Amino acid sequence: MSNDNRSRNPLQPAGNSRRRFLTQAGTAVAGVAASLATHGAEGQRAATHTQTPRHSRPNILFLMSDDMCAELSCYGALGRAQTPNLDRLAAEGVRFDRNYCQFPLCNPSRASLFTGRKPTVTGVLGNRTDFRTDHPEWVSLPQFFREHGYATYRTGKIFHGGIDDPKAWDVVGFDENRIAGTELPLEHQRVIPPQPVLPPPPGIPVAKRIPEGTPDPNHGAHSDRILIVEGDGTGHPENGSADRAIAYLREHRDAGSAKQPKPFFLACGFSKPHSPPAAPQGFYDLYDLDALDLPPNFAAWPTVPPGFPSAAIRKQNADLFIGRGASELEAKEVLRAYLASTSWVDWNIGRVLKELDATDLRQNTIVVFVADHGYQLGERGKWSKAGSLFEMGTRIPLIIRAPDATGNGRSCYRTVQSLDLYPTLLELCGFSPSAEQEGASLVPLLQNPQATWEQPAFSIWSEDGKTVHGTSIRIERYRYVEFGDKASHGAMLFDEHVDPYELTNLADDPAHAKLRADLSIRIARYHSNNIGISISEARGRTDLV
Ligand SMILES: [Ca+2]
Repeated sequence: MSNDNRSRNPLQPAGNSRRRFLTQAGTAVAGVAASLATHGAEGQRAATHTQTPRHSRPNILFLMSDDMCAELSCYGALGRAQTPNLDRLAAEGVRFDRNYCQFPLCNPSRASLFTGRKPTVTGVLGNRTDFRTDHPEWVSLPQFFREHGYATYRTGKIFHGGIDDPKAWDVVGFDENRIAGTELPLEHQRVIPPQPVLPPPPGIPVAKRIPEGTPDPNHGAHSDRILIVEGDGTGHPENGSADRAIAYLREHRDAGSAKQPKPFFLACGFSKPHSPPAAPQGFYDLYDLDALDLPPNFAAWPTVPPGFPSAAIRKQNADLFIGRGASELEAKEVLRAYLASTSWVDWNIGRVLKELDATDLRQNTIVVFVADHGYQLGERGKWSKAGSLFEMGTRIPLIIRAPDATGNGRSCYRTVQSLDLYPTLLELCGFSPSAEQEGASLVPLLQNPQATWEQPAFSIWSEDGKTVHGTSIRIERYRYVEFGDKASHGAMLFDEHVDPYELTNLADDPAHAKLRADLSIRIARYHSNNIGISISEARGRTDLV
């Protein structure tokens, strides 16, 4: 192995004789940030995009799933889904144990990640707002690479359905929007027969039961369905997304060479385990229903525990068990379907990685796996992500395998955000971060997962798509949430080290008053550069239904 130009690699300490980062690199990556010691976000904001694109930069394989909480077996005790392929990727890269979305809903979280801006700056607080409408000049992450010498290709869901970024892609290989809303012949619906549950608590709305086959615009009556996919899913859009990514890799195995001079940004998205949970039968068979445990705070209906603010719990679920209670048996059936769906995504990701790893592309390709936001699986009766500023709603898997990262094979327990991916990928590919991106490059943590790191993670929620109803800050040990301006509608504080299920709200505990005050100040600072976004005085729709 030669040792050419290694000192210019941000992941390669001078004098290190590890394998080459750039297999095709007759020339080295230009413009890599000179000092890893100055990675703070403040320092990065002064820089601009000025580098000349070079064909020798690393490729990027950006893998993304939808509504996937950190239920992967590589995430340890609480990771119930069997995900051998992502486990392997985690073993070969850096697994981030505390990565958080910026908004527990598809479009706002994705808009934030791919623009590198907070939701309070993008103004995207709902699933129908297109960031391009007000900001045609913004440069999305794939667009940046497209404009800097990369071939960009999308397969499956990357931006939110129906709100793709037309400036981002050279080619869209597979568009999930073409099949959205259609019932696929390959899926067999299986509606779980309702089991008796106690009546809902006061104020909890109940959906009207509608006979099977009847149109249900609110999806409430059929929100208990799970889907069995025929065979191994061949022909299904989920497999199709992987198939197109594999075909792309085969066609571009010389990417970065004189033959195919452009490196690529290949984004491969999956729509599962988003509801309805679906998977081929074989993935269901991985899980023994009787062996599945429900969370200790499982409830049949959305439930506000004693000591918690009402605004913390939406009174109606948004994805599963909408307006209906869940018995323990039904809950286990849906939990199994969610885990099976997650395993199916893992299987498809494994097929893509197998193709990549079988070629020389592996040596020159950064692999990222991330989800858009988390998901609650019955805690306090919630089956959704919408409105959850709890750990389950905001925590998501993040794995980065960057060739020659010295932290590869280790886990990182620092608190990071999906917002950090934009500057991270720019730096890994030798571009200086822009002043416009608000995240912090994770390259120091890819080098040393235990490096000092003071960045918190913020997530917000909006009920009306216009104003902020809740804000959470996550630091390494604690989660603090305010509802309304200055917690006018309540607050939550959890010690995650001793209370991972978030059973005890410490917000009013005198022993934690100073910590709460400090975190409240940080939330106020977070909102100090909001653009046209205010904190709502109303508690939100949850109190109106
Ligand atoms: Ca989603």
